[in-house]
Amino acid sequence: MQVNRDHIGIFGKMNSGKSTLMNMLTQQETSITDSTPGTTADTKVSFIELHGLGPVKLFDTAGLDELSGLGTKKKQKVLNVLKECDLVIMVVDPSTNNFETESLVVTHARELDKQILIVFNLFENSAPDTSAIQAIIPELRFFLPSVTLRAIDQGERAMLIDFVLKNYEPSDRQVELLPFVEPGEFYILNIPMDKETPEGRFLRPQSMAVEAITRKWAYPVSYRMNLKIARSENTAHEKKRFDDFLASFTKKPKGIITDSQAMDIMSNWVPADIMLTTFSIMMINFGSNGRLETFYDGATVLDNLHEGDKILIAEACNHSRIQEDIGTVQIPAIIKKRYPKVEVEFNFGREFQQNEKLSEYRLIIHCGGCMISNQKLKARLRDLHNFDVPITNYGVFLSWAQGQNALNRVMKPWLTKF
Ligand SMILES: Nc1nc2c(ncn2[C@@H]2O[C@H](COP(=O)(O)OP(=O)(O)OP(=O)(O)O)[C@@H](O)[C@H]2O)c(=O)[nH]1
Ligand code: SF4
Ligand SMILES: [Mg+2]
Repeated sequence: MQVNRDHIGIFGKMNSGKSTLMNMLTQQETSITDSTPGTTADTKVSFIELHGLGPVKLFDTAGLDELSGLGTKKKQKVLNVLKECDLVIMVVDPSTNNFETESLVVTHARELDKQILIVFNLFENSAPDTSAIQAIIPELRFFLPSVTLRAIDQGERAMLIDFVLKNYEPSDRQVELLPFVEPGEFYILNIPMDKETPEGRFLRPQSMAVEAITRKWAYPVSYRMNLKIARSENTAHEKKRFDDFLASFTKKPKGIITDSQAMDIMSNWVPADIMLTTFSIMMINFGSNGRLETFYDGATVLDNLHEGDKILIAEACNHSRIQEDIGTVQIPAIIKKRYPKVEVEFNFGREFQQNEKLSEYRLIIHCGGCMISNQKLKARLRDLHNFDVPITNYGVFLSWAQGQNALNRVMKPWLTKF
């Protein structure tokens, strides 16, 4: 049987103690260690079982600062190993003073949305030289999780393992798209199409939901709500159409997944005994590997905003925007009404991590993230966590805007505390 192993790579400058750290992890002389710079000429691989993490594939790499004839080729080889890794452990000798190599590793790893942990390896028997550590590029200093140890001292192995277990999220943690769906039940998908809705297909979250419900031997039924009429004087007409639709089932539908922007209508129209949630919430729970609670917790900030606070609305793709766009029009309008003095900024597309101001925001409101990989979304969450910036999501926000009861209701299918 194929074993699913996490790939953990050890990177850094020559002589920083990478091979020594490898041997600390494997508890044997897997890699040759020597004070001659460039001892590890080629990547050394080891398969081990790490208590608490399971089977892993370890890579001990050549120093990335090797400048000899083979240097560039080697560098490329090391960077190819980095691509394969789920976790990048960077070993830093804080007594050195040129950190270009470390900067290169971090830049590459971040571009590839890798998880990065820093090990400061102390060579002298003295206390950590904090001034040297302070001098290291800012990202290493306050941004990425780090541990300070002596790689040569096996007695510090437990500390290293604890550090990795505490800060690393294994790669295979996947969640179901719709864990609450039960076989033989009807689930309604509320899809209020507008001018920008592409013809010939459903949007990704909608088609994913249809597939997931069908796969579980349940029945997806799509419904197109006319939001314009629902919000107009003729609302009774649209409400009757919806009520008639619900009444047409011989077996009451178990749940409704709605476009988040219809929450103002749905939170009032959907009978209390039918479960209600939104596509955006479904997607963000899936993309974050089940971290919906983080987005719920983020929404609590919305009850306590002050003049001058800045909110960042983040959309993971550059789709075409209509007049009544959720991210650029509807959400800012709700914020402005409640908090006229709170500033709203926008971040469209994939360059989120390059937004140097991330730490200045009081809250991030993120879209469903259906066009980015789970890995990228999780990298965003890690950055925000490291900066201590709360995040919520469009579906959570638009439900919060309908009151705490509506918010609790859309959370109920996902979180046991509701
Ligand atoms: N005193 C002390 N020596 C260490 C420590 N870690 C590594 N060393 C020594 O430093 C030298 C270099 O360590 P290596 O583990 O070979 O370093 P490396 O990063 O793998 O180096 P290259 O393979 O050349 O890139 C060896 O002689 C190690 O024994 C440490 O924590 N304390
Ligand atoms: S990535 Fe975000 S903005 Fe783009 S379509 Fe998906 S939910 Fe909408
Ligand atoms: Mg080595």
